[in-house]
Amino acid sequence: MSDFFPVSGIAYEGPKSDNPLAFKFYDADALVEGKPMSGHLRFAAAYWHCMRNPLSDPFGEGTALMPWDDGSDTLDNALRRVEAFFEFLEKCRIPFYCFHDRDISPERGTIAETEKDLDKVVERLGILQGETGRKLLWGTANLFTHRRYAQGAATSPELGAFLQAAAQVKKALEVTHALGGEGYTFWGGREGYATLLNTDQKREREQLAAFLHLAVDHKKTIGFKGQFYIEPKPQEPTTHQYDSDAEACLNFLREFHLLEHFKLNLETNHATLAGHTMRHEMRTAREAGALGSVDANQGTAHCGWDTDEFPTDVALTTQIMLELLAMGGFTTGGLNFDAKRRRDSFDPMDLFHSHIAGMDAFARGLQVAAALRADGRIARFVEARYSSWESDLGRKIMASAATLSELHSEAQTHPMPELKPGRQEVLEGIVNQALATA
Ligand code: XUL
Ligand code: CO
Repeated sequence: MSDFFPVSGIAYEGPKSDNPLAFKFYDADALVEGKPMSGHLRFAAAYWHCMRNPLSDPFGEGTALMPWDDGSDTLDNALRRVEAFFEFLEKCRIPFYCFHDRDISPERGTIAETEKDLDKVVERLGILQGETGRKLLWGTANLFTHRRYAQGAATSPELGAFLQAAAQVKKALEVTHALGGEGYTFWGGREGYATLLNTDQKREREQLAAFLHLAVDHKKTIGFKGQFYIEPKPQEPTTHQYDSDAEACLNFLREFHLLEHFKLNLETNHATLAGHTMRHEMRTAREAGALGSVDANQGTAHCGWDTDEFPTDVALTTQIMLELLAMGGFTTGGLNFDAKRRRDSFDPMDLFHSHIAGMDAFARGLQVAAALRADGRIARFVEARYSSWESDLGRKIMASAATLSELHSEAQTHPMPELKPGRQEVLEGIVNQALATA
């Protein structure tokens, strides 16, 4: 084990602790609704943000201090990052991780050379997984950075770009499988358009569907049992992305007969960019049986950029945990911190500070969500609100057994509806009560 981070390991010290390198709320083994916190939350760290994000912005260079990284694209440097990353995962008590192929190993001149180095890094990842008990939540391929994907990967007007993307996904699926990955994510980084003036939208959507079917077939060929995810995002980088939000993804998957093979990996800041709350996106996916995993972060609502901040807002994490608990918890998914430290949080120890803040916010959100469920007032209110439907007529309508003519005659004798107040503010007050007292 390397020794890049001057800390022995992050422990739970409780809500009164003033130690910045301790958990205040995340007590991995503490039971909530009969299950350990670690099992509810299934935290993952993102290789790209932890190891490959220099913390640059459009106006300035990177600031991150990474004493393990000499800035070269050598295999040695790639392997040193792996050591630093696993040291971080283990010391920060993060059980899972996620990566893109190009995060862990650089692209070389040919596919064969690229895959040779990738295999060496994957071998080391596998060894460190075994030694530390860390696991791969999901893998993915970077189909958005290279110049060849400027006009799309699967949706490119150039067949050659599609081929390169297919080759990358084939290999990324195989290494994810080799590492025992519990899932594989498709984020359509460049799968969209800048202008319809030059775009055949119908063809591009069909190309994307063909691409995903190829991946489904290859998954079967290699015997990979992990879950496939689509990660919605409405824009940035393209003006319009085909996977813009949960509804658009579900529609796409249904249209092209892919829904049985995919769930959604929902990211909070992407929901914000789509003009939705994260809870809306989660509710939508959950009700379609397609809520798979979460990329945990938060944005600045009035900013309009995917700022990928660490999730520290407990009101927000409470909403997320309410949906997860309602689903019965993750199966293959988890809470992946697709989040980057601010540019001036450049110290290596800020990797710990930021993840601790996110883990504590989710642990606290879990406690508050469980308290709201135990309290039961909100659930009872919602149930009572629809009670008029619990009648013979209500059931008949919902079973598609009624006719409009029948309802026309029923309406003439049925009492006029007596609307009951929606009590939004009362319900918000109950949430605040739990935030303060749970
Ligand atoms: C981009 C984003 C990606 C995906 C994986 O906004 O969220 O990092 O999570 O490709
Ligand atoms: Co993401």
